[in-house]
Amino acid sequence: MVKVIEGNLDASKLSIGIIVSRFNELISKGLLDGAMDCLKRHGAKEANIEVVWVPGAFEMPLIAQKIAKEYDTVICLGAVIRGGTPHFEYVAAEAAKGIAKVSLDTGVPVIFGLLTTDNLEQALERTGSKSGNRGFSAALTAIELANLSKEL
Ligand code: INI
Repeated sequence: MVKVIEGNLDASKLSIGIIVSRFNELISKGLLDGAMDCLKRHGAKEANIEVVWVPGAFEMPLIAQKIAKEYDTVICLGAVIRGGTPHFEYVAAEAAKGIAKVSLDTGVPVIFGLLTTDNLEQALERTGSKSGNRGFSAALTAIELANLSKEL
């Protein structure tokens, strides 16, 4: 008999930290709305959710590292939108690498809920219009990973 291990989608016993970027705040707020909707629909209690605002995506890994151990999972939400200079590449790459490193270093699932898009329109499409809401899907991943981590 094969033993199958999966994380369930019950958020009722989870503590969740959410880190949100003020840069591109319109998008961040849409992602946060999507994440909160998902968490509540899966039973998370408001008292067990904390939201930390940071200036931009570049700052997320440091703050995630500081808070990760306080929660079952941490969700990073924001958008890095390409401009006319290579700035986008540096911010997006450091945020992605840093978030992955914090997750591996702490053993806490830190979820990459950052959009990396060519323009504002693509970001809006992923924040509740025609391509769903990536904040919602990041929160769903967080619930599954937090429960899976408890199982293992
Ligand atoms: N931060 C973002 O979250 N998204 C962006 O699109 C962005 N761009 O393109 O510049 C951005 N830059 C700010 C950066 O994250 C830091 O806050 C800043 O460099 C100070 O360290």
